[in-house]
Amino acid sequence: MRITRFKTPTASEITPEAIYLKRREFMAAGATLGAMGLSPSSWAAPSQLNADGPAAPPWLQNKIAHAKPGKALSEALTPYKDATHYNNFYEFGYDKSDPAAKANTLKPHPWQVEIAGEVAKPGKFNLEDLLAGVDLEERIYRLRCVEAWSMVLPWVGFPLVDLLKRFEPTSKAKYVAFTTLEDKQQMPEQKSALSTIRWPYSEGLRIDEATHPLCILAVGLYGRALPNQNGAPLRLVVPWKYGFKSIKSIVKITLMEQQPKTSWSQIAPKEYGFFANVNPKVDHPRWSQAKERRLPNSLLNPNIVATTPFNGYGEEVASLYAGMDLTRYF
Ligand SMILES: Nc1nc2c(c(=O)[nH]1)N[C@H]1C(S)=C(S)[C@@H](COP(=O)(O)O)O[C@H]1N2
Ligand SMILES: [Mo]
Repeated sequence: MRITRFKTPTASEITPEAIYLKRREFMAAGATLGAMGLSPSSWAAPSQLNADGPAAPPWLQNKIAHAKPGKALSEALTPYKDATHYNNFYEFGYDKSDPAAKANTLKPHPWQVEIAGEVAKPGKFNLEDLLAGVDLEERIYRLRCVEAWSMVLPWVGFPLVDLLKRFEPTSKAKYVAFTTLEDKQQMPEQKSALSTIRWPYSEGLRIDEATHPLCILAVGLYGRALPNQNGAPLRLVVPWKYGFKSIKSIVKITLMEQQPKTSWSQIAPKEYGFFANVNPKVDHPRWSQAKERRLPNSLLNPNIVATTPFNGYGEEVASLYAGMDLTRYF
């Protein structure tokens, strides 16, 4: 029998997780060095590596490299490969593998975002200007899709409320609407006559949900810029709601007095409500929501776990819905 004690990792073993975990070690060491007044130069050397498309611009890579590390969950992170190859992004097709295979047509840089509606200071901004002065942080969140699968993902982003405040919402701002890019060249499925979604993909939140500190805009995943298939360059992440609320590749944020129309509640209002809070007690009309399949899983390891109210964030967010009948407002 041959026993290999030490071996150098092969290229395929240097995974994005390995790089990510290494960086977390650096960051932890850096925090200690920082407290002693030293700054490790290794911080400022973000990897140029981006397996899923051209590298993000240096200003963004640098900002992401300096994100404040987040608190780990007790659950294991979903491997990078699953996080970036099992996606829903219908602008690129309906199979889970379509976004990774086809989203290379999306051009996330340069990018502009319009802030409109009930704000004192509306406007259209370059992503870089929008992020100027914003401190990025890592947030490790569960993502629960309405289709009853889930992941644990390390996002890099910032609270949406920090952005909204800068544009001074008026007293009439009761809701926030979000719109994804509409561009048939960059998002080929938008050409299809068979599509059930009325483009652009749109979502919305009540203002108290949008300004809750757990609600973030993400620009990164696993310590690097968002891959196109995960919603580059800017997407919403609302961890206590079904994944379809976490809209990708945002080009417009509109503060509104009335509740906005949203893509899924227009397609099938009896199946997908405006609120879409994760709720094991309110089943989808065609399947149970009591359990979920935590990726990665296999035939031998189905990895089925119980779904928890508000996806485990009830302590933080349940008060937003006090007195509401959640079977009616699902
Ligand atoms: N624009 C847009 N955003 C979207 C979707 C989409 O099809 N288009 N799918 C949603 C759904 S159903 C889920 S579960 C999550 C998946 O995010 P992920 O692929 O990064 O895991 O994105 C959401 N955001
Ligand atoms: Mo989803």
